[in-house]
Amino acid sequence: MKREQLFNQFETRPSAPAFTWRGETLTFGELHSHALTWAGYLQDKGIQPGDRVAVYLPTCFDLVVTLLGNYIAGAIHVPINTRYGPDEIDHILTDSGARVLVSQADAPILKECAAASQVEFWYRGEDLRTIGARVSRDDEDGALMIYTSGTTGKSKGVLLSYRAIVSNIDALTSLWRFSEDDVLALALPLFHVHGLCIGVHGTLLKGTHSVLFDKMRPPAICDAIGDGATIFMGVPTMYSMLVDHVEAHPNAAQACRKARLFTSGSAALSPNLFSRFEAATGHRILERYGMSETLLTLSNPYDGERRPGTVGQPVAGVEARVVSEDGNICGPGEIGGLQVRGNSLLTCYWQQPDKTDEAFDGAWFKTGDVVTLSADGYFSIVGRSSVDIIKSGGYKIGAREIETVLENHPNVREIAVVGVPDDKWGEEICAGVVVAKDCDHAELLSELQELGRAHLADYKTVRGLVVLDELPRNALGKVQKHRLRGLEFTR
Ligand code: MLC
Ligand code: AMP
Repeated sequence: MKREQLFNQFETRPSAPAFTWRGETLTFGELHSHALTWAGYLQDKGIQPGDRVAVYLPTCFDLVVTLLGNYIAGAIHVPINTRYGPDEIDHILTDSGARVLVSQADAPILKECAAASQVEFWYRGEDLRTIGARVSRDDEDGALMIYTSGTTGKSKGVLLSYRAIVSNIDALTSLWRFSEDDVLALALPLFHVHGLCIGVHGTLLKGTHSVLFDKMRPPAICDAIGDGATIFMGVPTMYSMLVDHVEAHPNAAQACRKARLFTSGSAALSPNLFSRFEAATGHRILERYGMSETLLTLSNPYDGERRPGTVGQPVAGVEARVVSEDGNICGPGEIGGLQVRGNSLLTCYWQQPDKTDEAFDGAWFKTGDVVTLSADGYFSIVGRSSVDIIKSGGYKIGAREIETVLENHPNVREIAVVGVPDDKWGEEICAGVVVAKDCDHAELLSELQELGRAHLADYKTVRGLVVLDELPRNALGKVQKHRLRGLEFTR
C-alpha cells in the first residue's frame, strides 16, 4: 500500500527529528501521537472518511499535525492559502463542501466565512484527549484537495489521491537523493504543491528533517545552512532574494557552499539568476517543473547536466510529449503544448466532470504550458497557451478573477488584467482600463488596489495601470491582451 509509506517513519524512526519550528523539534513519534489525537477529535465529532476538512493554518507544528491527523482519520485535507481574502475562502468552503474549517486563531473573519458557507469552525489549541485510530483507505482515495486558479471564473479543487502523491514524491525525492541524513530548510508556504507535497510529504517518505520558516528571510536561510541544513527549495523569486543577499555577504555565500542541493520550481528560473547563484555559491540550481494537477513531472538530473533554462526530463512514473496545435507530435526544437501522463495525475477537478474531461486527451493531461524538447531530451518551458494565467512569485493567478472584482469599481467601464515581465516576481499584475469619466490615474490605481485587497489575496493586487480609449481587440472583438504588455504603466 502506497498510503502506508506516509506512516513508515512513525514505526521505524520514532525518535528521529521530523520538523523543527522556532527552535523546537518534533520527532516522528511525537508527530504521530499528536496526529492520532487530532484524528480522535475528528472521529469524536463525526468526521467520516472522505469528508473534506478545510485547513487555514500558517506554517507551524499544528499544520503538519492536522494534515497527518486528517490522513489518519481518512479525511481529505483541503489547505487554504493564508493570504486569501473572504471571497476566496468562501468559495473554497462552499465548493469543497467542507464539513469543517480549522484554524489556529479564533479569527472573526474566518468565523464569518464559515458561517456564510454553513461550515463548522474549530480552532486548534483546544484541549484534545481522545486517541484516534488509523482508518483504512484505498490508495486511489482522495488525500488532498488543492485549489488552483484557471482561465475562467473561480478556482477549481484538484483532487489528489494517496497513490499520486506517494508515487510522485517518492520518485522525485529519490531522484534528488533525499535521505535521513538531510536537513531541509523549508521556507515555502505549506498550502501548495511545492512546499506541502515535496517538502512535508518528502519529509515523511524519506525521513528527512525539515526546519520550517514562516517567511523567506535570506539571512535565516543562510544561517540554517551554515548550521547544517543540506537542502533548500525555492521559487525563483526566493532565489532572486537569496542571490542579492549572498552577493552582498561573502560569509552567507560561504555558508551556502556547504549545502548539498538547491532546487527551483513553480516558475521559470532565468539563466541569469542561475549563473549569478553559481558564481556566488558554486551551486548549479536543479530546476524542475510541476503543476497542482500533475504534481512534479519534469526534473533536471541530479548527477547529469543541470541545464539552465530547461526543466529536464520526465520523472520516474511519468511520460511527457509535445503536441502541435493540429494534434501532431512535435519533433526536437518544435514548439507545442506539453502533455503528461502517468501515476502522478489528479483524480479529477472536484465535482467538475466536464472540466476534467476537457483537460485530458485520452490519458494525457494537457498542461496548458508551451514547451520545446531538445534533441537530447531536455524540456524547456516557453510560455503558456493562455494569457489569462499569471505567475507572480510562484503563485498562479487567474486574470479573470481579478477582473471580476475590479469591474465593480464605478469608474471602470472595461478592464483587462495581464502579467507583465518582471525581474523579481517573474510577472507583475497590470491592468488596461477604459474609464467611464476622466480621472487621476494614480488615484484610480490606488482605489483599484484597495478594492482588490478587500476581496482577494494581497499578491493579486494590481501594481500598474494604463488608461486607454478602448481595449485592443481583434476583428472578432476578442481582447488582445498581449498588446497591453509593452505599454507604459502608471505604478
Ligand atoms: C508577496 N507579494 C507578492 C507575492 N508575494 N506580490 C506578487 N506575487 C507574490 N507571489 C507582495 C505582497 O502583497 C506585499 O505587497 C509585498 O510583496 C511584501 O509581502 P511579503 O509577504 O513580505 O512578501 P514575501 O514574504 O517576500 O513573499 C515573497 C515570496 C512569496 C516569494 C516568498 O510570494 C512566496 O512564498 N511564494 C511562493 C509561492 C509558492 O509556494 N508557489 C508554489 C505553487 S505550487 P504590499 O503591496 O502589500 O506591500 C506550483 C507547482 C510547482 O507552482 O511546480 O511547484
Ligand atoms: P500551479 O497551478 O500553481 O501548480 O502552477 C503550475 C504552473 O507553474 C505550471 O503550469 C507552469 O506554468 C508553472 N511552472 C511550474 N514549474 C515551472 C518551471 N520550472 N518553469 C516554468 N514554469 C513553471
